[in-house]
Amino acid sequence: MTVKYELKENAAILTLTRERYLNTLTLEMIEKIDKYLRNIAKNKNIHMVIFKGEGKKSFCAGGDVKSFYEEKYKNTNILRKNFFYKEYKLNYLIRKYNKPIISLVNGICMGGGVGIAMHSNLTIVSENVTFAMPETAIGLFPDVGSGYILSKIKDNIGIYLGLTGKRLNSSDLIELKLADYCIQYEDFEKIENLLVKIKTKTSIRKIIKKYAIRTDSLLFPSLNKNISQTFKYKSVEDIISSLKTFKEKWAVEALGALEKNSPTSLKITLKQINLAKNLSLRDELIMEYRLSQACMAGVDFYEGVRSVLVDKDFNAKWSPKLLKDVDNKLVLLHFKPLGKDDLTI
Ligand code: QUE
Repeated sequence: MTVKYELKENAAILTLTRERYLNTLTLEMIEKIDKYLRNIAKNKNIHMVIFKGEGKKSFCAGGDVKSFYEEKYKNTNILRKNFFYKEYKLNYLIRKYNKPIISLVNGICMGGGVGIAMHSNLTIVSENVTFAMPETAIGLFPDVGSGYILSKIKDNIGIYLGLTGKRLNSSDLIELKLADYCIQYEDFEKIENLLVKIKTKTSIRKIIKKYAIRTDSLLFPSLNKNISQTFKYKSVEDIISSLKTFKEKWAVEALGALEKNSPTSLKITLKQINLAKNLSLRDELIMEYRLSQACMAGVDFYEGVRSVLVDKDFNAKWSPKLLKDVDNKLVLLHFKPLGKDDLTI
């Protein structure tokens, strides 16, 4: 069992139960969640959905991208064809759902986990959360509709997060409004037991507010001005030049990340998030699906997964290797409509 379904008083509780793999999402899990949500939507006795992750370490560390690497050496194309298609449709379903969805997030929340937690009506984080959209490290781009979310954060901070894969903690998430409330992990069970008893949105907020704790971010807003200045540029090369004028830790770290991540991923991600500023979530997901198919047709994704998750040498050999060799034609190719193969929502 990879997703546990429990009916508890007025709520359906969906728990990701692949603890050994940090609850990373498989295609089977995506299909199960989709089916559960469609059934819950029709059930008049269920008034809310709660998402959580099994174990203390992780809500969800992303998609099970290692399985793509394995599929590459088989004759099947099941994941390539279906995984992102179904995942992005699920992200949309969560965002537009007809009942409150509450994500109780503790531990790691990256990639696909962000696509569940941050499209929910309420994202509750414990004091112990590590958030990231780290896909440019594996030759992908920030997906699951995160382009939509990141593009709406002020001062180009979303571009900073998407390009560098910067890890954030719970305080940062609250400050950026990527999460709604912070509640101590030891209170999660109590909160869950109170939530399942109620039926209205206003009483949900009331209960949660009672347990919410104050947090203070060390990064924001103190870095906003510098990040805004640096990540306003429309080319990755210009962002790098601007970063080099700063000597502080945040800039040195960001520069290190940009020098390590896939040059192609960086260029498509910058364009993606800038375009997403003017897109609906639906149109963003359609664009992301085109990007996902282009990445899977290329080489960096497989090389990235190999270097970070299979061999763990963290020494990817990107192709093209240098930013200057990723020409605009190659970037634009990633955004090309797929005709009958486009995502339909
Ligand atoms: C970038 C990513 C992912 C990542 C690391 C990155 C990602 C992902 C995982 C992951 C983590 C633990 C597992 C697993 C996969 O790591 O998307 O199978 O057990 O799922 O730098 O995008």
